[in-house]
Amino acid sequence: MLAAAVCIAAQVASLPPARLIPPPPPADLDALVAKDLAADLAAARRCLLENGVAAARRRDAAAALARAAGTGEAGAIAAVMDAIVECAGTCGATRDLADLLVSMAAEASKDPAAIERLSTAARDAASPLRMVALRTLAAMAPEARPDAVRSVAVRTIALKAVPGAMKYDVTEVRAAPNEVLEFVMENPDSMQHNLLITAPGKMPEVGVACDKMGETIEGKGRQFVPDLPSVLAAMGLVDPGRTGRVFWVVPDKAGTYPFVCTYPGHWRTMNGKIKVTAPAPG
Ligand SMILES: [Cu+2]
Repeated sequence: MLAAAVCIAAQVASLPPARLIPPPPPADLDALVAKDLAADLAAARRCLLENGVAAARRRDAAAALARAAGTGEAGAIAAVMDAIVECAGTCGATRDLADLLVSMAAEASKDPAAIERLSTAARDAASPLRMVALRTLAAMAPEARPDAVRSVAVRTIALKAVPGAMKYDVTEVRAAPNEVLEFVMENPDSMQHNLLITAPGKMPEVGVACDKMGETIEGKGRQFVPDLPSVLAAMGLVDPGRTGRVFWVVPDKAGTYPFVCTYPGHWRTMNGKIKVTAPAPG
């Protein structure tokens, strides 16, 4: 069983708040990406960590750092993991770095050091690498994973904003502790919507905070995602006709975790429940 295999001691109360809003790209981004990364390691480091850098350029930057350290392809994977740890969810590149590491899953599966580091992070609720480690392990062929994480999988929850109704078309999801869920939300409505997952019982607290954000100029800039520990995961505002996604590792604590749109005024009707129940023993 996944719960037994990936023994993750998640404590909901200790989870960091969602960090969603990347800072703008730096003004010298064009000059930065035009540099010879092999010759300018400071530029290579910045290319990994800055917002707005193309994935291929980040990969080049990781490779340049690895070559400089004499660690080859395995070193590039380590450089990306180091950058994610350095970001710790607060720099603009967080999501791009996570997607980059997941795209390197096949290479990582051949690197014992990467496998070991990912497996360790997947079991550590406090690790900034935990979510991306689970996603990367899930992207590997099952036979390439170590026994302890062989059953890791990402389950997609597809849902839509119902046009004109201020509702999601899915209002209840059942999940097991430690599952990795990917919410994929289509928005065929004529207005923006988002999707936040909150701690049990905390939807009103988050909803009220977001209604207040609607009264400020900064609120929309922050995509109506409050910096509260009760926000466990957040998908930013999704424009009409677009699709958004957010990953979430289900805590190992059973309970009902609300998911909710926090565009001001929406939270009371546009919400649903994730019911987390422990699988039957055996
Ligand atoms: Cu909404």
